Amino acid sequence: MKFSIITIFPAIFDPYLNEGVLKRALQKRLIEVEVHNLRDYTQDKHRSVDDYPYGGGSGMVMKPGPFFSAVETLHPDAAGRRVIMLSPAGKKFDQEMAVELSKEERSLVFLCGRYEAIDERVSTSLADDEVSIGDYVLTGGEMPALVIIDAVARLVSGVLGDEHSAEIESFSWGILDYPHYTRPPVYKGLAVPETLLSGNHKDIVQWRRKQALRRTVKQRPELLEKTTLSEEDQRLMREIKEESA
Ligand code: 4FV
Repeated sequence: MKFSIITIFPAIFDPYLNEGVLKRALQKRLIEVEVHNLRDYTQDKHRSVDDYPYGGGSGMVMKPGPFFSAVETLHPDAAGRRVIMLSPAGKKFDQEMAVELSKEERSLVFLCGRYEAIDERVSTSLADDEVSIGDYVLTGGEMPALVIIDAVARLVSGVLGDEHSAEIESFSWGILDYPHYTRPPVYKGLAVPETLLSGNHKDIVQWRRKQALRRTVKQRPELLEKTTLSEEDQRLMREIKEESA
């Protein structure tokens, strides 16, 4: 899986990419990450990437030219690239989009903004997708790019230890994850739920499903509208409602 990042702060990425799971994935060539300095694709001697906003107003706007020439120079084959512009106005990133992107054959090319915004012509005529990681305003698109690369890379086959761990986790079922415990069995008087110590696999699976549903009802009920619940889930939901009544 190939990731290409276009930014005015290329040094931001190494520290994060060269630790843990992502570091190993790079070493095993399961993923490839190129980081490019947008200023290398400017035309003027000041290597300027921003200018004053037409129509006035505060802050500066990033020029279209450097982004277009960076993408067209680095990834001339349009069929081999998927250009993702990070902005608060984009489609909200979530696990479903992460799974979809993890199946991409094309290089994922991330356009990282700074200043007030990026000239709209980049979004309308260069980017294939405009993506937001959340309804808040950051100082730059670099961290959103890292968030997406992290969430997508870990879904690439072989990146996470044993294969199935990505399948059974938060949101992979469209609901929140079940509570996890490890040793000691009692900590500060807080005991691990009996079921998990029982060794009864069937009970453990049911307990975990029920806890995941209970947690979702409490903390993210809107997720339940988007997911289809099995007969068994509906039975567990009735139990949860009775128990909380
Ligand atoms: C953002 C977000 C974000 C806006 C102005 C960078 C900043 C500055 N990107 N999801 N939320 N971008 O806040 O993706 O250029």
